[in-house]
Amino acid sequence: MFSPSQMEQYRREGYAVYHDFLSPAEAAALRAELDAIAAGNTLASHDKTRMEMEPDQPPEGRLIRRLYEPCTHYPSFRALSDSAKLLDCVAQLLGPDLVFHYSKINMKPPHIGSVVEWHQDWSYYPLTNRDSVSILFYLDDAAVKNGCLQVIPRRHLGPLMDHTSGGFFRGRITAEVDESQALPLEGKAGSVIFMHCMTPHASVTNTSAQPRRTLILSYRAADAFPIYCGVMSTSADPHLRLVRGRWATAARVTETTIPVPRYETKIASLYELQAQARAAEQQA
Ligand SMILES: O=C(O)CCC(=O)C(=O)O
Repeated sequence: MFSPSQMEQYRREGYAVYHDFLSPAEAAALRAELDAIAAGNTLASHDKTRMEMEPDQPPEGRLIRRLYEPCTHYPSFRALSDSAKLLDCVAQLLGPDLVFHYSKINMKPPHIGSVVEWHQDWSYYPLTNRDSVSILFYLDDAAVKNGCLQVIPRRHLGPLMDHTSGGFFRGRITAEVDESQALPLEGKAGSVIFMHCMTPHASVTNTSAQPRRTLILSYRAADAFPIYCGVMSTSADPHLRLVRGRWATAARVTETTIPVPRYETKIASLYELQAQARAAEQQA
């Protein structure tokens, strides 16, 4: 459970860190499972429904950028997402009725691990209210040198920052980001960051020799309903689960304006969208 001061920190700063949430043995068991999941996959031959590879490697390269929906596909990750210890914390932040939204693992392998540019998660999946949290479990020790998460504190209470150019969603903040406000959140394997869906965040390329694997889960209050924006509004549906309380029968609407992502090309992952935006910017 969160202490009152951690709760206060989350509400004020838009994030809270729970150190040693997982024991060293629990974190090691999840890493061992990741090694087993990764085995045998290469850039040339991998299961595209479950993973995305780092693009800058030879065809036989084995570096995975992201695993999709581990809590749907693998029992140990599922058990963590259903655990009372975790859901008690989520309920403190979002209330008693909770929907599990999605899961992924960003692998950030040594020497190559892709950059994640500044963005706010709510821009990807607009909801009728802001009661959605992203939870990042560090499975390796994470520091600035291997691309730990960075956040801009206290920005979650304002409006959504612009993520568009030319009328299209770019998957990253296109307004100016005051990086002097950026706060790197370093932590040992087993530390967990609870981050408000409106908190701007990013992480740099991993140029170090240490991996930085991070499991990311998202939950929302049951009455935070998605705003329809095409196929992206329903792509998470197979993974949605009521994990506490009841399904809502009414949407709670706290916003008067809700920006909706409009995609210029085929819908792509965050990494691809951000890379497309960088390439377009360089050409302009
Ligand atoms: O892996 C990271 O450092 C951040 C990930 C993230 O923000 C995302 O995948 O949406």
